[in-house]
Amino acid sequence: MLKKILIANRGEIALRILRACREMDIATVVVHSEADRDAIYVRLADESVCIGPANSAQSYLYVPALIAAAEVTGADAIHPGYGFLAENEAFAEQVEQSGFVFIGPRAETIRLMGDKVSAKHAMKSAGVPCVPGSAGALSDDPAAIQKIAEEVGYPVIIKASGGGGGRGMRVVEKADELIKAVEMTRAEAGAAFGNPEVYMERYLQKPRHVEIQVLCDEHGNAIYLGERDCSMQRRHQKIIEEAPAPFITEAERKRIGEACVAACKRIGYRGAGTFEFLYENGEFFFIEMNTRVQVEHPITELITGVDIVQEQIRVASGLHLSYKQKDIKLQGHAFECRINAEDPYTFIPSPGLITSCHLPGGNGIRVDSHIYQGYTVPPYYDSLIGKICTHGKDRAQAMAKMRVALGELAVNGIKTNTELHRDLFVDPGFLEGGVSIHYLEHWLQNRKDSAK
Ligand code: MV4
Repeated sequence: MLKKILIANRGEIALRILRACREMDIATVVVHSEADRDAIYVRLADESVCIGPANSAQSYLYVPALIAAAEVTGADAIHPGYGFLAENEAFAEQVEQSGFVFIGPRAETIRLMGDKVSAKHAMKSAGVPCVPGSAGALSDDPAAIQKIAEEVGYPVIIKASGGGGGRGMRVVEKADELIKAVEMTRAEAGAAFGNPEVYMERYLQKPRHVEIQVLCDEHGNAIYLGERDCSMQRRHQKIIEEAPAPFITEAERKRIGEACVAACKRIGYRGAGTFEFLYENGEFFFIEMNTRVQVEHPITELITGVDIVQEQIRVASGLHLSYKQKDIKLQGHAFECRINAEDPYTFIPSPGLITSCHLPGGNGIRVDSHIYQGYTVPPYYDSLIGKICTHGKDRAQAMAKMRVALGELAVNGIKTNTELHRDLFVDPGFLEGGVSIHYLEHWLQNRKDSAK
């Protein structure tokens, strides 16, 4: 078992990983920028290292400082969390080459999944259903591109192979816009990702976003932990997630879960991973794989009882997973509300001093947050200040618990999106379940129109 882990992240996920380590009697090193000096996990960690100024490029993204911090503290391993360098294969490689364990997949796997064309190819070969589209990257031949689009059927979407998470995508409704759209997406991809490669897919008009959580060790064991519905999003920022996904049957879950596990075994996946799907008309279509622990991992932990971060650490220690597939039984329903330091109407960030706060508790309520009275939310990083999660015997009870928790939550001194969540948890459309990825943006537009 690893003895000392350096947590190369900040905020709520740094606290979350620290807690997992402490439960396992693993020593903890946290790193922080000058702006995060007063973070609660800095006080709770066994050791802390200031790695640079507030600017991420000179701190949380600055590899030499992270490696040096691991060296001076004698850490065995580095946990990257999510965001920052969590899916940066060069970082993973440098960590391993510097003699530390990278808590995550191998660098080559991160690279494979970071290239969306190669990821899709690997999944198709493993029998994971993918969105119909081009066999691989689009050539430069306009006639060939037109031909593929005719076969796929309009509307199509052009995506950057180096993109992901909504970056570098363009929808094309008709043939006379196609070549121009491909050229623009290629140019943007070259500039943004240093990789001009693009591919094409049929554009699904009203899909849901459903993702499958997997865990794999280095002894050939791979399991799936059910799914999460992440369709409630705005501009590719998830706001509310839930598990299990409404109206997904046990048979569907088993079929897609087993396909993901087979793919993991085929590519030799290591650690925690998430297969992202679009779900439409009863069919799953693979779009991307995330090689990190996700913000929304707690709702899977709540319905399965599995501590995903501890399993990541066990796997990185060379141990077997604590569970076999037969041990995984989904129990009840869970929601996660992302609490952001932002205006609930304009979404403009609202950093600053938290003059007082009350965090909810009670039966089935989990709060993952690093804030405290007197904490100053810095303006340099994303606005997530915590996650309110609830777990009930069924979806209705989990929703009721969320309404109670959101009713108790108070964060004073800054603006938060709490009232947006309160409004959504009494919205009939959301309460019904199974909304598409467009639902929230339409709901927000209606709210804006009716406010005029
Ligand atoms: C799509 C799609 C519709 N059809 N691909 C957005 C981010 C990245 N995960 C892929 N995304 C999409 N790919 C096809 N063929 C719609 C989206 C999409 C989306 C997907 C999941 C969650 C939210 C989204 C918001 C806008 C677009």
